[in-house]
Amino acid sequence: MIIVHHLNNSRSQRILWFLEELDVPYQVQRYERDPQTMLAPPALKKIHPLGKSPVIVDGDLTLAESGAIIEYLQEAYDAQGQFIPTDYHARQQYRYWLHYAEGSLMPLLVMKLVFSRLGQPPIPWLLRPIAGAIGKGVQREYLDKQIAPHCDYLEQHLSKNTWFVGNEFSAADIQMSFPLEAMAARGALDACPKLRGYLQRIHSRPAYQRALDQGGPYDLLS
Ligand SMILES: N[C@@H](CCC(=O)N[C@@H](CS)C(=O)NCC(=O)O)C(=O)O
Repeated sequence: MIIVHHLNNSRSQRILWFLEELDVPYQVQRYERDPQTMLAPPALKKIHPLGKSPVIVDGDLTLAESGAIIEYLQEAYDAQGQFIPTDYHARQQYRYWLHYAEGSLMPLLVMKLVFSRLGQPPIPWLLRPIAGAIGKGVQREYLDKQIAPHCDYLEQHLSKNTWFVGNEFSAADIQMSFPLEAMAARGALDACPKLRGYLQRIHSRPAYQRALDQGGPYDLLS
Protein backbone atom coordinates (compact mmCIF):
# COMPACT_ATOMS: atom_id res chain seq x y z
CA MET A 1 0.00 0.00 0.00
CA ILE A 2 1.15 3.57 -0.69
CA ILE A 3 2.46 5.40 2.37
CA VAL A 4 2.32 9.21 2.31
CA HIS A 5 4.81 10.92 4.60
CA HIS A 6 2.70 13.92 5.41
CA LEU A 7 3.78 17.11 7.17
CA ASN A 8 1.04 19.25 8.71
CA ASN A 9 0.10 22.39 6.75
CA SER A 10 2.16 21.48 3.76
CA ARG A 11 2.33 20.63 0.09
CA SER A 12 1.66 16.99 0.91
CA GLN A 13 -2.02 17.87 1.40
CA ARG A 14 -2.14 17.83 -2.41
CA ILE A 15 -0.98 14.22 -2.53
CA LEU A 16 -3.68 13.12 -0.09
CA TRP A 17 -6.19 14.96 -2.24
CA PHE A 18 -5.01 13.30 -5.47
CA LEU A 19 -5.12 9.85 -3.86
CA GLU A 20 -8.68 10.55 -2.76
CA GLU A 21 -9.58 11.63 -6.30
CA LEU A 22 -7.98 8.44 -7.63
CA ASP A 23 -9.73 6.36 -4.97
CA VAL A 24 -6.51 4.48 -4.28
CA PRO A 25 -5.92 3.05 -0.76
CA TYR A 26 -3.06 4.64 1.17
CA GLN A 27 -1.71 5.15 4.67
CA VAL A 28 -0.73 8.50 6.15
CA GLN A 29 2.39 8.79 8.27
CA ARG A 30 2.06 12.16 9.98
CA TYR A 31 4.86 14.55 10.97
CA GLU A 32 4.51 17.84 12.85
CA ARG A 33 6.42 21.02 12.08
CA ASP A 34 8.56 22.53 14.82
CA PRO A 35 6.33 25.36 16.09
CA GLN A 36 9.28 27.79 16.33
CA THR A 37 11.14 27.14 13.11
CA MET A 38 8.27 25.56 11.10
CA LEU A 39 10.81 22.99 9.87
CA ALA A 40 10.03 19.29 9.51
CA PRO A 41 11.23 16.91 12.24
CA PRO A 42 14.54 15.04 11.63
CA ALA A 43 12.57 11.76 11.35
CA LEU A 44 11.63 12.71 7.78
CA LYS A 45 15.31 12.50 6.79
CA LYS A 46 15.13 8.77 7.46
CA ILE A 47 12.66 8.51 4.58
CA HIS A 48 14.42 10.88 2.15
CA PRO A 49 17.80 12.64 2.66
CA LEU A 50 16.32 16.13 2.22
CA GLY A 51 13.69 15.59 4.91
CA LYS A 52 10.96 17.50 3.05
CA SER A 53 7.35 16.57 2.56
CA PRO A 54 5.69 15.10 0.57
CA VAL A 55 7.43 11.79 0.15
CA ILE A 56 5.62 8.63 -0.84
CA VAL A 57 6.69 5.03 -0.56
CA ASP A 58 5.02 2.62 -2.96
CA GLY A 59 6.52 -0.86 -2.79
CA ASP A 60 10.24 -0.45 -3.47
CA LEU A 61 9.82 3.12 -4.78
CA THR A 62 10.50 6.13 -2.55
CA LEU A 63 9.61 9.38 -4.33
CA ALA A 64 9.83 13.03 -3.28
CA GLU A 65 8.79 16.28 -5.08
CA SER A 66 5.07 16.85 -5.31
CA GLY A 67 5.12 17.34 -9.10
CA ALA A 68 7.01 14.08 -9.62
CA ILE A 69 4.67 12.28 -7.22
CA ILE A 70 1.60 13.60 -9.00
CA GLU A 71 2.98 12.52 -12.38
CA TYR A 72 3.83 9.11 -10.97
CA LEU A 73 0.41 8.59 -9.39
CA GLN A 74 -1.33 9.66 -12.58
CA GLU A 75 0.75 7.22 -14.65
CA ALA A 76 0.47 4.34 -12.21
CA TYR A 77 -3.11 4.66 -10.98
CA ASP A 78 -5.16 6.69 -13.48
CA ALA A 79 -5.71 3.92 -16.02
CA GLN A 80 -8.75 5.68 -17.48
CA GLY A 81 -6.84 8.95 -17.91
CA GLN A 82 -9.42 10.89 -15.87
CA PHE A 83 -6.87 13.40 -14.59
CA ILE A 84 -4.76 14.11 -17.69
CA PRO A 85 -5.95 15.67 -20.95
CA THR A 86 -5.85 13.55 -24.09
CA ASP A 87 -5.55 16.41 -26.60
CA TYR A 88 -1.90 17.15 -27.56
CA HIS A 89 -2.01 20.91 -26.91
CA ALA A 90 -3.95 20.51 -23.68
CA ARG A 91 -1.35 17.96 -22.57
CA GLN A 92 1.42 20.56 -23.01
CA GLN A 93 -0.59 23.03 -20.95
CA TYR A 94 -1.02 20.37 -18.29
CA ARG A 95 2.76 19.84 -18.22
CA TYR A 96 3.31 23.61 -18.03
CA TRP A 97 1.10 24.14 -14.97
CA LEU A 98 2.50 21.07 -13.26
CA HIS A 99 5.98 22.64 -13.46
CA TYR A 100 4.99 26.28 -13.09
CA ALA A 101 3.54 25.76 -9.59
CA GLU A 102 6.86 24.72 -8.00
CA GLY A 103 9.26 26.13 -10.59
CA SER A 104 8.02 29.72 -10.91
CA LEU A 105 5.40 30.57 -8.31
CA MET A 106 6.40 28.79 -5.12
CA PRO A 107 9.99 30.13 -4.99
CA LEU A 108 8.63 33.70 -4.87
CA LEU A 109 6.10 32.80 -2.17
CA VAL A 110 8.71 31.02 -0.08
CA MET A 111 11.05 34.01 -0.38
CA LYS A 112 8.23 36.29 0.73
CA LEU A 113 7.56 34.10 3.75
CA VAL A 114 11.24 34.08 4.72
CA PHE A 115 11.64 37.86 4.36
CA SER A 116 8.39 38.50 6.25
CA ARG A 117 9.86 36.66 9.24
CA LEU A 118 13.20 38.46 9.36
CA GLY A 119 12.15 40.59 12.32
CA GLN A 120 11.23 37.56 14.44
CA PRO A 121 13.03 34.79 16.38
CA PRO A 122 15.47 33.09 15.88
CA ILE A 123 16.99 36.46 14.79
CA PRO A 124 18.61 37.90 17.99
CA TRP A 125 16.30 40.54 19.48
CA LEU A 126 18.89 43.34 19.11
CA LEU A 127 18.97 42.78 15.34
CA ARG A 128 15.22 42.34 14.86
CA PRO A 129 14.33 45.99 14.06
CA ILE A 130 16.97 46.28 11.33
CA ALA A 131 16.37 42.75 10.03
CA GLY A 132 12.62 43.42 9.98
CA ALA A 133 13.15 46.66 8.05
CA ILE A 134 15.36 44.87 5.49
CA GLY A 135 12.73 42.15 5.17
CA LYS A 136 9.99 44.70 4.52
CA GLY A 137 12.15 46.54 2.01
CA VAL A 138 12.95 43.39 0.02
CA GLN A 139 9.28 42.47 -0.02
CA ARG A 140 8.14 45.90 -1.13
CA GLU A 141 10.87 46.64 -3.68
CA TYR A 142 11.37 43.21 -5.16
CA LEU A 143 9.06 40.38 -4.17
CA ASP A 144 5.70 42.16 -4.30
CA LYS A 145 6.62 43.53 -7.73
CA GLN A 146 7.50 40.01 -8.90
CA ILE A 147 4.38 38.38 -7.46
CA ALA A 148 1.83 40.92 -8.72
CA PRO A 149 2.21 39.96 -12.43
CA HIS A 150 1.68 36.30 -11.51
CA CYS A 151 -1.60 37.22 -9.79
CA ASP A 152 -2.74 39.14 -12.88
CA TYR A 153 -1.64 36.35 -15.20
CA LEU A 154 -3.46 33.66 -13.22
CA GLU A 155 -6.56 35.79 -12.77
CA GLN A 156 -6.67 36.40 -16.54
CA HIS A 157 -6.19 32.71 -17.23
CA LEU A 158 -9.06 31.71 -14.98
CA SER A 159 -11.32 34.35 -16.44
CA LYS A 160 -11.18 32.27 -19.65
CA ASN A 161 -10.94 28.75 -18.21
CA THR A 162 -12.87 26.88 -15.54
CA TRP A 163 -9.83 24.81 -14.62
CA PHE A 164 -6.15 25.35 -15.36
CA VAL A 165 -6.36 23.22 -18.49
CA GLY A 166 -9.55 24.37 -20.18
CA ASN A 167 -12.83 23.03 -18.91
CA GLU A 168 -11.67 19.69 -17.56
CA PHE A 169 -10.37 19.21 -14.05
CA SER A 170 -6.90 17.60 -14.13
CA ALA A 171 -4.01 16.77 -11.82
CA ALA A 172 -2.53 20.16 -12.79
CA ASP A 173 -5.30 21.75 -10.70
CA ILE A 174 -4.16 19.71 -7.71
CA GLN A 175 -0.58 20.90 -8.17
CA MET A 176 -1.69 24.55 -8.55
CA SER A 177 -3.88 24.47 -5.43
CA PHE A 178 -1.12 24.90 -2.85
CA PRO A 179 0.46 28.15 -4.11
CA LEU A 180 -3.00 29.62 -4.58
CA GLU A 181 -4.06 28.64 -1.08
CA ALA A 182 -0.82 30.10 0.28
CA MET A 183 -1.50 33.36 -1.60
CA ALA A 184 -5.11 33.49 -0.40
CA ALA A 185 -3.99 32.92 3.20
CA ARG A 186 -1.74 36.00 2.95
CA GLY A 187 -4.41 38.20 1.39
CA ALA A 188 -2.70 38.22 -2.01
CA LEU A 189 -5.91 37.18 -3.79
CA ASP A 190 -8.17 39.84 -2.31
CA ALA A 191 -8.38 41.58 -5.70
CA CYS A 192 -8.63 38.32 -7.67
CA PRO A 193 -12.27 37.13 -7.72
CA LYS A 194 -11.67 34.44 -10.36
CA LEU A 195 -8.90 32.86 -8.32
CA ARG A 196 -11.00 32.96 -5.15
CA GLY A 197 -13.91 31.39 -7.05
CA TYR A 198 -11.56 28.71 -8.33
CA LEU A 199 -10.44 27.93 -4.77
CA GLN A 200 -14.08 27.59 -3.74
CA ARG A 201 -14.61 25.12 -6.59
CA ILE A 202 -11.72 22.93 -5.54
CA HIS A 203 -12.65 23.10 -1.86
CA SER A 204 -16.14 21.87 -2.64
CA ARG A 205 -14.88 18.67 -4.26
CA PRO A 206 -15.74 15.67 -2.05
CA ALA A 207 -12.24 14.18 -2.51
CA TYR A 208 -10.68 17.45 -1.32
CA GLN A 209 -12.81 17.33 1.81
CA ARG A 210 -11.94 13.68 2.48
CA ALA A 211 -8.24 14.53 2.15
CA LEU A 212 -8.62 17.20 4.83
CA ASP A 213 -9.95 14.53 7.21
CA GLN A 214 -6.90 12.39 6.44
CA GLY A 215 -4.29 15.11 6.78
CA GLY A 216 -5.42 16.80 9.97
CA PRO A 217 -5.70 20.56 10.51
CA TYR A 218 -4.80 22.58 7.41
CA ASP A 219 -4.45 26.13 8.67
CA LEU A 220 -3.79 27.62 5.22
CA LEU A 221 -7.57 27.60 4.83
CA SER A 222 -8.35 29.61 7.95
N1 LIG B 1 9.41 21.39 -4.30
C1 LIG B 1 9.17 20.47 -3.22
C2 LIG B 1 9.17 21.29 -1.91
C3 LIG B 1 9.13 20.42 -0.68
C4 LIG B 1 9.06 21.28 0.58
O1 LIG B 1 9.80 22.27 0.76
N2 LIG B 1 8.16 20.92 1.48
C5 LIG B 1 7.96 21.69 2.69
C6 LIG B 1 6.49 21.58 3.11
S1 LIG B 1 5.41 22.60 2.24
C7 LIG B 1 8.75 21.11 3.84
O2 LIG B 1 8.96 19.92 3.91
N3 LIG B 1 9.13 21.99 4.78
C8 LIG B 1 9.75 21.60 6.01
C9 LIG B 1 11.22 21.88 6.04
O3 LIG B 1 11.73 22.57 5.15
O4 LIG B 1 11.86 21.41 6.98
C10 LIG B 1 7.84 19.78 -3.46
O5 LIG B 1 7.01 20.30 -4.19
O6 LIG B 1 7.64 18.66 -2.95
